[in-house]
Amino acid sequence: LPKVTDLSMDTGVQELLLKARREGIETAFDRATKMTQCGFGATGVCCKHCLEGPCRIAPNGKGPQLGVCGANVDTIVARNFLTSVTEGAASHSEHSREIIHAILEVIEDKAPYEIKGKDKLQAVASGLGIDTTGKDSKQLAKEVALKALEDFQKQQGTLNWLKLRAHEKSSQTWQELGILPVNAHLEIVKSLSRQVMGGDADPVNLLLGAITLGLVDGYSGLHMSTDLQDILFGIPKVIKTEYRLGVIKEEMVNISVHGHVPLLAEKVVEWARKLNDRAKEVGAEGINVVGVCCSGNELLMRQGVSVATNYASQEMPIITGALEAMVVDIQCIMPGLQEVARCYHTEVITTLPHVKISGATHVEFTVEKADEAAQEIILRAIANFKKRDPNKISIPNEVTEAYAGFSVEQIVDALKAVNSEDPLKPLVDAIISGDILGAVGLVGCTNPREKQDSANVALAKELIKNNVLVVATGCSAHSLGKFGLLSPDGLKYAGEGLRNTLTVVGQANGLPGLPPALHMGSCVDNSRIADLLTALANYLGVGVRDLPVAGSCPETHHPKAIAIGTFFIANGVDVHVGVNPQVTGSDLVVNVLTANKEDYATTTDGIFGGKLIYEKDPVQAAAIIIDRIKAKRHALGLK
Ligand code: NFS
Ligand code: SF4
Repeated sequence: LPKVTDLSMDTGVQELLLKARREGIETAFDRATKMTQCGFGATGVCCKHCLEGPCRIAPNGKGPQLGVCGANVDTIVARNFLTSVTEGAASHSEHSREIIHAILEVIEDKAPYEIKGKDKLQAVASGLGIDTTGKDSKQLAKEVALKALEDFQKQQGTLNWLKLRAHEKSSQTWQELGILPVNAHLEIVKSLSRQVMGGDADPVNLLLGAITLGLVDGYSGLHMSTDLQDILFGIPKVIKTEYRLGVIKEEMVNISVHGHVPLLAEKVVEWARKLNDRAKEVGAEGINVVGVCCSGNELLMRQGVSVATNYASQEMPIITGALEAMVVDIQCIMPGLQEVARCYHTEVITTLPHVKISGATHVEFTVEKADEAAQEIILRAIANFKKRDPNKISIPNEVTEAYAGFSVEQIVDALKAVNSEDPLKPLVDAIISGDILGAVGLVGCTNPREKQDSANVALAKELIKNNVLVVATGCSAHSLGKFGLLSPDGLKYAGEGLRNTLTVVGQANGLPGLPPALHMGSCVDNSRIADLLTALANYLGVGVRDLPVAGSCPETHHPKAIAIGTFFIANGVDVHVGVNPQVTGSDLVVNVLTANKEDYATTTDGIFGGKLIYEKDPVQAAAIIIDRIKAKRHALGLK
C-alpha cells in the first residue's frame, strides 16, 4: 500500500486513511491504487459508439488503424472529447434549469423561498433588455426566469445568456465560425446525434462542435446558474469561515451537505438552525452543518458554513465516526460513500429521483416540499446521534481560517474603498505597472489518483510568488483554503507587488489585507471569473483573449471541468490541466488543442487566442503559464 503521506497533503485525511486501514475500510485512494488505467482509454483511442466495437487504435501504427466502420484515430479521439464536453454541459445546464423552475414556483408562492438578490435581479433583467420600470420583484423574476427558459426552448437565434454575458469580440468570432449555440437542449441532443455511429467523422468539425458545447456549458450552464442563484439567495459578500476535517464537532449532531445545487442545502442550514434545540434532547450540544465539494462552496459563499473536505476525500467525514448524515444531491457523489457508511452509523441520504445510491436512504426533495424534506433529514440525523459507536470516533483536530465570498460585485465594492469613482482603476493600474503580473483562475477538483491538494497548492504558491493574482473556485479553492492561501496570512507567500496591492485594498476594507487567492465560489461560479475578465477587457478596450490571464485545473477529474476548460479556451484564455486529458492518441487533436505550431491558423490558439496546456509538474506548469502571461502583456505594450 502507498504511504498515506503520498496520497494527500492534508494531515487530517492522512490520519483518517490510517484509521480506515486499521478498520479494514477501502477508500477511493485504495481503489485508485488497485485500478490500473487502460492505455487505450487513457489516450482516447477506444471507441464504444456501436456494437461493432469496442474498437481501439493501436499506437505507433502497430495494429489496426481504423475501427470496423473505418473511423480513424483522429475521429475517435475528437468524438470522445466531444462526449466529455457534452456531459459537462448537460450537468451544468440541468443545474440551471432546476433553478429556473424553483424561481417560477417561488413567484407563484408554491415554494418556501424568497427572492433575496434584488440588486442582481435588477441588473440581470436590464441586461436581458427587460423594461424594469414599475415592476415588483416577483414580476421581474418571472420575466427573467422565462427568458432563461427560452434558452432551453427556442429553435432559432442564440442563447439569451450568451448575449447577456459574452464579450462582444468573442461572440463575433463564434458568429463568423457559425458555432453559436441556439438552445441548450437542442445543442446537447444535436451533439449526441453527431457522435452516434455513422455521424460526424470530421475531427475538426467534431472539435468545433465541442466549442459550441463549451459555450452551452459556459452560458446556459455556469452563468445562468450563478445569476439565478444570486437572484434567489443573494449575491455573496466576503465572509470568514473554517476549513478541514476539524470543523466536525464531536459534541454536535454533524450533517454534511454534498453535491451542487444549493436549493436543498440552503434549507438544511435553515432547518438546522430552527431545530437546533431538538439535538439537545439526545444529548448533543446542537447541530453542525458542514460542506463537502460544491454544495459546500455554495453554503460557504452565502452562509459562511465551514467546509470539511473536497472531492477526493469525501469519504473521510464518515470515517470520523461522528457524522450523523451525509446529504447529497447531484454530481461528484461517489457511489462508494454508501459502502463506507455501512461500517458506521452514518446515513447517506440521497434526495433526487434521478440520483440514487442503492442501500442509501432516499428522502425525496422537491422545491414545493423543501421544508418537509429538510426537517425529515435533520430529524433523522438527530436520531442517528445515539447510534454512534464511541470506539470508532476520531476527528482530526486541525482547522484553518479562510475568507470567501468574492463575487465580482464584492470585488468591485472592495476596490471602491480605494477609488470610489473608478473602482477597477486600482486593479488595472497594478496590472499596468506590473505589481500584478496577471491573473490565473485556479479551478477544478482533486482526484484520488493524484496526491490530494498538492498540485493545487504548489501551483498557486508559485504563481503568487511571481505576483500573479489567483482567483479560485470549486475543490481547488478548498485545497487553497486548507493551506492558508485564502487568508491574509497567505500574503507571506506573495511577491512584493502583489502583496502591496492586496494589502492596500484589504486595509481600505478593514482587513489586514486581501488573501492572495480570492475564493469566487463553486464550479458554476467560474462564470464570475469570466465576468471579471469581461469587465477588465471592456475597461481596457481589448478582447478577453488579449488579457494576461489563464486558467488552471491541476488536479481535475470530471467531464464538467473539460467543458469549463473548453468554454475558457473559446474565450481566448489558456487552460492548463495537470491530469491526462485523454486525447494524446491523436496528433491532430493534440495539435488543434495545444497549438504546437503545425498549422497554427487551425488551432484553438490561432482561432480563439487560447489553448490547452498539459503539464503534470505544477512548478513547470506555473513557468509555462507565466511565460504566456508575459507574452500577452508584451502584446498589450506592457512591460
Ligand atoms: Ni467542480 Fe464541484 Fe469538486 Fe470537481 Fe466535483 S465538486 S463542480 S467537478 S470535484 S471541483
Ligand atoms: Fe468501432 Fe466505428 Fe463502432 Fe466506434 S463507431 S465502435 S470505431 S465500428
